[in-house]
Amino acid sequence: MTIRQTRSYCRICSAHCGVILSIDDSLNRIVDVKADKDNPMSNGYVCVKGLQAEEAHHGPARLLRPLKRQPDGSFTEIGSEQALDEIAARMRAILDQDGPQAVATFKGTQGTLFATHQIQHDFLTAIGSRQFYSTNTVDQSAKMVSFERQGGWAAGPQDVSTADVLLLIGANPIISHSTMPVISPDPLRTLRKEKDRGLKLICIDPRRTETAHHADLFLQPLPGRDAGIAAALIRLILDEGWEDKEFVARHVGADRIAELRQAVEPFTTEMVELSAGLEAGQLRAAAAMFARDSKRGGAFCSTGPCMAGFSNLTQHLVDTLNIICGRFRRAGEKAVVDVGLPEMTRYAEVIAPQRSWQAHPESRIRGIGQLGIDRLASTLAEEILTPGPGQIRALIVQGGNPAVCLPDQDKIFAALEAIDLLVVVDPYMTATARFADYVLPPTMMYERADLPISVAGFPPLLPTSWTQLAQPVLKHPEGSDLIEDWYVYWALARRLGVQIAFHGMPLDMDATPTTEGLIAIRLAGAQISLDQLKEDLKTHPAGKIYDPPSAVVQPASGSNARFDVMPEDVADELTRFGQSVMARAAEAGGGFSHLLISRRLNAVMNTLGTNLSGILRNMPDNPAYMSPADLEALGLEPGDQVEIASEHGRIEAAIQPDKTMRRGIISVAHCWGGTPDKPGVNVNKLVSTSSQVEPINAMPRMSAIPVNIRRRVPAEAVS
Ligand SMILES: Nc1nc2c(c(=O)[nH]1)N[C@H]1C(S)=C(S)[C@@H](COP(=O)(O)OP(=O)(O)OC[C@H]3O[C@@H](n4cnc5c(=O)[nH]c(N)nc54)[C@H](O)[C@@H]3O)O[C@H]1N2
Ligand SMILES: Nc1nc2c(c(=O)[nH]1)N[C@H]1C(S)=C(S)[C@@H](COP(=O)(O)OP(=O)(O)OC[C@H]3O[C@@H](n4cnc5c(=O)[nH]c(N)nc54)[C@H](O)[C@@H]3O)O[C@H]1N2
Ligand code: SF4
Ligand SMILES: [Mo]
Repeated sequence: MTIRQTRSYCRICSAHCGVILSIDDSLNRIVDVKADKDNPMSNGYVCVKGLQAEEAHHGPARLLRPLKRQPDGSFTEIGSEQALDEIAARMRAILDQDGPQAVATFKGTQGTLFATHQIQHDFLTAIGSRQFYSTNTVDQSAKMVSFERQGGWAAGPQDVSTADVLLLIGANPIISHSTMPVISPDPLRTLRKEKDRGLKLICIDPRRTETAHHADLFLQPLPGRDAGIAAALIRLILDEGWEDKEFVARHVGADRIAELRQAVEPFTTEMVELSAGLEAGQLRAAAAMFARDSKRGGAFCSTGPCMAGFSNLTQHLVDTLNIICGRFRRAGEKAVVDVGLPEMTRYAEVIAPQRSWQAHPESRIRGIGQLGIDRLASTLAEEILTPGPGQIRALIVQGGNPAVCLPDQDKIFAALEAIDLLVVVDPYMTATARFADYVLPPTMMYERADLPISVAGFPPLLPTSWTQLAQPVLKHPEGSDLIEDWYVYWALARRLGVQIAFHGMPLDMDATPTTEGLIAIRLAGAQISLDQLKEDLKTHPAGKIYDPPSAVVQPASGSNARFDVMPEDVADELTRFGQSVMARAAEAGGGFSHLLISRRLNAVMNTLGTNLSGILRNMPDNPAYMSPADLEALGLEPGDQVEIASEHGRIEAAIQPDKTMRRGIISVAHCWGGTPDKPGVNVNKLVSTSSQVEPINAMPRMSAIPVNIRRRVPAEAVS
């Protein structure tokens, strides 16, 4: 037995931790995973999820051959080319009968492969469909809405390595490895290092999170009150004169600042502290630490506030905080660069508001249309279930699990059951795959070539200018019939007789492309070529941090664009928020006792991991967490089954005490449950897609959900 050691990086989440894999070539098997200390971005950090690579790749849950659903609901194996022939024939019939909008794709968090992401769009373009759905619009798409309503800064935010202060609102990077684009890999050491240098950390979270544990200032409000908190901070900063006056004069203007000040007038410190359940003096302390005592840094929202009600408004006001304090990279500073994208000169100037959604046709569902390239995920079920022209009849799901990740699980189940053709590309038999007509298992991470997460037209998503070409380090498993993720689209286009222009380049529809070939095409015009990446691997086997000339921020190009800090619709949202939420005392209200919040667990990435014994051993399901005082008040013992009921639905979970929670809230991790044989419960049964939905991106209320909790009496105890 010879064991070979090889370097690669984990791509489960955007941290992209460098790993050293021990591979037994005689078995074509990973036998050990270690952190790679030489990786200049992750510095020898790896988490429990990345360490499960052996079971993930070689364990019993992995599908190795395509499956076809039988009339009785069971699945039988089918060859991949035969499956693609049948899928193409059924798709052709749907296209002929109902036209291109009847065919849709859904991309999840594991569908971000460098080649696949691109070809999915190119396939839809080739058949003439606009129906691209993804998890983006049930995540933090408030960021895009804010960017397009308020305008953005072309050179991006300031880096954590030069920051005096970091204000994190509903972000827990120590667990999520994700406060894009400032903190991702190796989060604890990164924060500690910067704190030793003098960084001040402010956390605002209803839970004293693993990250909040390191905060210099921790505010623990009720969830869903962040827009009020941000408005009060803006009011305080402007009244004290702690804003960056020069930046504001140049990039906002006195007229717009006056509108902003007027809009935040009702949000006095006292009122917001009372309504959000904060201690007196905390808002002033936060404003002073953020704006008076610090010159550099930034305020960042993550999923917490981006999922609570008024999420677009909250993100807008948090971005406004950065604007009035001028927390952006200036000319001469270094920016992070994604060398996998074309060179893009970064100017120290405002990108004007765009409101691109106004240019898209309205959807049939509540009139809500499209955000960037995304149709809105919370409308997908209704787009499938609502008859008439444009009804979706065929769906390809790639690297996602809509049956458990999308809000209103009952409705999405009904849609997945009803759809004529469902194709799921996934290495496992997921809750979504169970509804599929065809399940096509792809190669997994260490079996294929890839590059780090990168979206054309978007700023870099990683916190450094690191990149590394990932090469396949395992062969396809023996006896398997796997496809590369992108292949589905090429193979279907070929059978449908349409031409794919991949990244603008027409593909040969007779000769199967290779993954490397597609990567090379996507790199055409980028700052680095595939050949250069291969060369660099020889000298930098753990990837390289690039420092191209385009990294230096240039002076403004002459644009006169200004930030629109308080457009009319945002002012309206702020007024509605003030009247409906902040007018309330610090309690759930409306006949509900608690507010349910989102949370992420270290051991799983959304659903990924809930099928691995190495994870389930320590985390068999997803409990409901509550403060010990709330447990006592409700007469509950740890482990008791409780019913959690929202306006929309109800779930049952085992209750666990958690002293990090403030009173009056309960939290259950998302992406569990969904099928009778899958562990845990699904919080999306509590979420509605038709009430409490934001304008523009149709983002449902997925955090700060009012709920009632009661103990479930076991059936045998009821006589
Ligand atoms: N281990 C692990 N890592 C992951 C994932 C995973 O499932 N597991 N998922 C990945 C994905 S898809 C994403 S998008 C990122 C997300 O990354 P994060 O947004 O950092 O994810 P969370 O850890 O859920 O942090 C959200 C925080 O918001 C708080 N919160 C909830 N509601 C509110 C509110 O109304 N106001 C405020 N102020 N706070 C609130 C919660 O208590 C929680 O601490 O993580 C990624 N990384
Ligand atoms: N209530 C509530 N709902 C939420 C959230 C919440 O906080 N609360 N969070 C939301 C957010 S932020 C997100 S991003 C979504 C996450 O939603 P999803 O991204 O849909 O969830 P995942 O479980 O990560 O789905 C990834 C799928 O990809 C598969 N996979 C793994 N590797 C590969 C591969 O190489 N190729 C392919 N084709 N598939 C692969 C996995 O088996 C898994 O089925 O959930 C959203 N839903
Ligand atoms: S899942 Fe863990 S090991 Fe993998 S990239 Fe994310 S943080 Fe790193
Ligand atoms: Mo996400």
